[in-house]
Amino acid sequence: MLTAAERQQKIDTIRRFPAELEALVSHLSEADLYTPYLDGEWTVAQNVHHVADSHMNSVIRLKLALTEDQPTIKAYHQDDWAELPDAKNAPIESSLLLIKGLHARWCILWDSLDEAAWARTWHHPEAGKILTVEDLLNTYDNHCKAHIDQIQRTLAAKKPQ
Ligand code: NI
Repeated sequence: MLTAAERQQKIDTIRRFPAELEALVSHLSEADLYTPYLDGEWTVAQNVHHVADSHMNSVIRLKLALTEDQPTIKAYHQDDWAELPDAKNAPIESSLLLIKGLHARWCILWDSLDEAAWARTWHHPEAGKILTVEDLLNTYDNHCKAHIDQIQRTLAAKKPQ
């Protein structure tokens, strides 16, 4: 179990993420957004759209866990979602807006949780596991950091012109 301070730190990762992401991607050229600089990995734009997709699912998982008795959540195929027209070559502004609004609502929920809420459980059918609301916070604290890192690695792999 996390301490209150550890939880706060992870909630703050989620709170700061929209501004951090925007600072990292808002000035980029079309080429930097849509060129897969790293073989076999997503473009920067796909990363941004994926984060919106992933965090929408996560907010829904949190709301299900808070309002139902150990709900089974719906898994989805993230690589297929990243190939859909709203995620592959679409402008990133729509996803940056989504992420901004979504994280604001997400943090209202995180900030409101008492001990009983942190311990509430949900079932991940693909992982075959019972997880808690606190596990969800751990996962998405890491997820925010992992995609900032992936975008930075993608841009660092750009070949000199
Ligand atoms: Ni991801």
